[in-house]
This record gives sequence, structure tokens and C-alpha cells, in this order.
Amino acid sequence: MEDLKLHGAWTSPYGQYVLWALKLEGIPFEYIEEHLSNKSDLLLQYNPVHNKIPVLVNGGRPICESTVIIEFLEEKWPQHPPMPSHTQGRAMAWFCAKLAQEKIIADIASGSVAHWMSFIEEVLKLKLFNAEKFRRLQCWMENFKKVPMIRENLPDHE
Ligand SMILES: N[C@@H](CCC(=O)N[C@@H](CS)C(=O)NCC(=O)O)C(=O)O
Repeated sequence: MEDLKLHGAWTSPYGQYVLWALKLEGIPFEYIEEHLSNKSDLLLQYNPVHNKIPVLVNGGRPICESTVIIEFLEEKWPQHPPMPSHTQGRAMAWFCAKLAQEKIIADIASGSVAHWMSFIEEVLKLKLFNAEKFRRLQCWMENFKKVPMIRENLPDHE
């Protein structure tokens, strides 16, 4: 059995992205919640370059950067790849993942952003985007949140 630990933060789309990939692949891991205003010594030790989450720790060895972690998961557990196996699909999935990092809206990462958007709308009591104008995006967001694994692992609004 692998000794896998994920340092994440419930506020982070990058952390959610990796957490969902691990859950989707059914890989057992221990989750360590970080407080980004008071990071643990372990996190600083594991990611001395950026001091950021997510960090996946595999048997005491850290892997930093969400896309690098996803690649690691793919190679380690090729039987349950988080990315499509055919080259065209993979290219598109990576394009989306990179876009998600750059623009913070696409693919799995945008699922957590979608979740956050509705949370921010709720707290600020304002509409950030018009569901009528973006009907397909609204529909996708609703469907995304209905996927059982995603629904069970969305950060709690409370
Ligand atoms: N490129 C990184 C971005 C990670 C990132 O920005 N993490 C943020 C949380 S969303 C963080 O740890 N921020 C803490 C800080 O900047 O001090 C990745 O993909 O993992």
C-alpha cells in the first residue's frame, strides 16, 4: 500500500483539482488541510520553491504543482488514467488543464471555480454571470456538481 498524503486547502481550485483526480481514480490517500495564512512547516519543507499547495507526498517524497501531480498519477496508476488515453483527447485535456491554470476556467478546475462562483454569489448577494446568456455553461456546472464523487467532495459552504 502506498503512503500518499495530499496537502491541500479547501479554498484552492488547484487543491480540489488534485483531490478529485485522486478520488476519481480510487487511490487511497491522507488529506492534510493547510491554512494558507499559517502554512505548516512540512509544507514549507516539501515545497520550498513556491510554498504552495497542492503537494502530494509519496512515501515522504514531495511532488509539487497540480499538473505535475496529475502526470505522476497517470504514470503510477496507468490503469485508471485521469486523462484520456488517445493522443488527441490527451492533447485537448492538457490544453484545458493549462487553460484552467492560466484563466482559472476550464475542465475539472473550473468545476471548483463554478462551485466557488455560486458561493461568492450567495455571500455577496449578486449575480456574477447570467445563466440565461450562458445556458450551456450553467447546465454543465449543474451536471458537474451532480457527479456523486464531486458532490461528496465539494467544500462545505458553511
Ligand atoms: N501552479 C500551481 C498553483 C498553486 C497555487 O497557486 N496554490 C495557491 C492556492 S490556490 C497557494 O498555495 N497559495 C499560497 C501562497 O501563494 O502563499 C499549481 O498548479 O499547483
